Amino acid sequence: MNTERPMEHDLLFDFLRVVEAAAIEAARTMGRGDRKYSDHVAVEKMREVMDTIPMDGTIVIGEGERDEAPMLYIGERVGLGAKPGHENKYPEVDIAVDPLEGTNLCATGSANAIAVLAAAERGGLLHAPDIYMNKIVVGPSVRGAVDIDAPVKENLEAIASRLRRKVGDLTVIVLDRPRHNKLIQDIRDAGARIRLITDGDLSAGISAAVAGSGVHALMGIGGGPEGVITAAAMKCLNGEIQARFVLKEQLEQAEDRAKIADGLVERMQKMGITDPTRVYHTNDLAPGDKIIFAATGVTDGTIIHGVRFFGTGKRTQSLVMTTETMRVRFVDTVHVEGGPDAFVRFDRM
Ligand code: VTB
Repeated sequence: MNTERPMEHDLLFDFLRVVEAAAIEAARTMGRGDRKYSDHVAVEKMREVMDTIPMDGTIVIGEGERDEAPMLYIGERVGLGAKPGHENKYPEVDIAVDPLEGTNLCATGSANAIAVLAAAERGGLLHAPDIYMNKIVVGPSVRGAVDIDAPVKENLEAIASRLRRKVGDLTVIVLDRPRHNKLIQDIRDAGARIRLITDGDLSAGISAAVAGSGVHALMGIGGGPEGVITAAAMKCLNGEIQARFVLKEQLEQAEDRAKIADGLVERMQKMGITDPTRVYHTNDLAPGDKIIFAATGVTDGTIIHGVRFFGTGKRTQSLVMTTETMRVRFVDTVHVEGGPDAFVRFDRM
């Protein structure tokens, strides 16, 4: 019998505290119309709580390069192990953060803003550059049936067949951007339903992998870093993501994405992408065995509620998952703050 204590026992709860705290800070700013400020408070809080965790953490996906982000920048050491004199005392963990995924959604009080992070043993998450990524995300019963290079109609037929329904009964989420005009037309022509979203393809990808969400796939071009965190979630949910990096310049080019101008190849190589045509699968994006994923709703969302504030506290809903024990936890937390007279209300999730 393996009596080793899984890493999740040590860190899962800590990471839950991190995303809860970041979500609460961001949620306070909901509707202020200032996405930068909302992001800023989430970043500050996430970093503050992260530094109380007994780990030797390194940010591998964060707010940007060191010179452009004061906190949670790529390569930043976080956790108690980052403090001088504490070297080699705590487990080494790589962390990908998106303290406020959907800054606009929070700024306007729209659905599906989340505070989110993924963690893994060192090397367990791809160090993706902050460029676009073309993605297709599907749930467990569709795993292995789609191909990012196949025509949209074929993929939709494959999804429908695995889900034992008609293409017309599928809902696909797509970011509402001009770059998706052709994709949207292709989905319409195939007969599937579409949910256009203004932002937040990470939480959309997660919905696609959770049965009962009413979402069957995410398709299209969003952020690369969000793709890595989505992959971490897919490992915990048995879903699948396929993805390929895309440069802005490519989007402006002809339809034929296989044809990439010389300069672009060079730029990608500088970012560590040796083969710009490469398709990344779930395990390429999140190769770790010990993955932890944690997200808390900021605004109300498809599968988790946003933060609710009341007289004597707050209530948060989170999704906390790990590959180590394959547990998917929907955590409903009441943050009791009103002193001895505060009460907790029973609430069905
Ligand atoms: C993408 C998407 C994110 O912002 O990064 C998008 O992955 C930015 O896309 O979920 P544009 O450059 O087209 O605006 C989000 O929607 C939210 O951060």
